Amino acid sequence: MSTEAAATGHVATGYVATGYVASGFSRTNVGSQPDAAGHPIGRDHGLRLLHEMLRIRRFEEKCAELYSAGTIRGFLHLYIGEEAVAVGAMQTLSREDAVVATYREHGHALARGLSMDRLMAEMYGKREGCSHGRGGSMHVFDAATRFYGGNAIVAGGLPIAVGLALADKLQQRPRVTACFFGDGAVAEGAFHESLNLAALWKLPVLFLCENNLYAMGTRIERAQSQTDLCAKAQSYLVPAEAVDGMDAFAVECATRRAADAVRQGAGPRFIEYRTYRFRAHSMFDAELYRDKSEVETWKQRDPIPALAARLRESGVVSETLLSAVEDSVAEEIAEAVAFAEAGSWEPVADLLNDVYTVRP
Ligand SMILES: Cc1ncc(C[n+]2csc(CCOP(=O)(O)OP(=O)(O)O)c2C)c(N)n1
Repeated sequence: MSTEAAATGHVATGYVATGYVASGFSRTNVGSQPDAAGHPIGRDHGLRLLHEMLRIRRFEEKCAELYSAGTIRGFLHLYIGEEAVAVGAMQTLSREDAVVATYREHGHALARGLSMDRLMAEMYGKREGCSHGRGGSMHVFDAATRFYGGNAIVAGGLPIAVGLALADKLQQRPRVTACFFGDGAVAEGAFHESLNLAALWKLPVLFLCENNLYAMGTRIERAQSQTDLCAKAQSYLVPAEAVDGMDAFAVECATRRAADAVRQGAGPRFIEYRTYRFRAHSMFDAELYRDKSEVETWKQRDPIPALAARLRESGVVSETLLSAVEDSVAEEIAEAVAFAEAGSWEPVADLLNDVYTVRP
């Protein structure tokens, strides 16, 4: 690691679960360009966002490689291209808050502070994984960080989030539940039931919709009569806002406004993040439903190089520091792979443990 990187303490912190999630963003080291609302990204904060997005990107690239080699099996849905959403939104949550996500949740898990080692071990199906190897890619769970999945059912997380928020409200716990889901979930009954009850009972839920334009191979216009997703939330009297999901800082600012309102007891809020997945829906998708040129156009807006360029151009971050961030991420991934490789398989005799069945 370079002296410069070491001096910032940023790269060296190994920041997982250190509590910075609750700390809000620093505006002290001002120097970079302002966001749309005129707030500058502090140097340290910009680096933090970049570091977190890179961890997710490189982690998933490694997972894709391991999947192709047959080391990781089952399903694998990559979040590549959408990292700014999870990273930006997660900055606004405290450790006490809860997070509910989908089957495309590696990014949310890492941004929330789950250990990369335990996440990688889960991908391998090893006992040391965060779901003890029973969940795999789609069912990442971690009580310590209040990460409630990982859910293979489209829109399945929304009623869970409403239930968590109802419990908090009844027990007067000042916490927020952040629920991430895709545009496809908005066409499900569970979305409508969840928004209705959350609005009616003024529950502390952040409904965070990642609109990447596609639900598997179906483009949004082919599946939904109303493509203005905010209008759907507003029909339940849930205040809604759409934001550029390719800009981590814009995501953070919009989510912070919404989270603050929810915390103050104003009831649920809805945000539509306009984003795009660069990879196929899953590893089994030939992507016959979209033009390569569309993918390439969106890649021009890749949130990671965009933020790196913004920090570099504003002169607050040097090339050396940026490559030190890359190095530290590569190191962390190598360690996670080694941890997973060294992990153990659950003995066959234990496979019926925790399963609702009578032992033979
Ligand atoms: C209730 C239900 N219906 C159908 C499926 C099959 N399915 C898996 S992913 C998916 C698309 C969901 O798209 P979206 O919610 O936009 O999320 P994205 O994959 O784009 O992140 C579908 C239909 C499912 N898992 N659950």
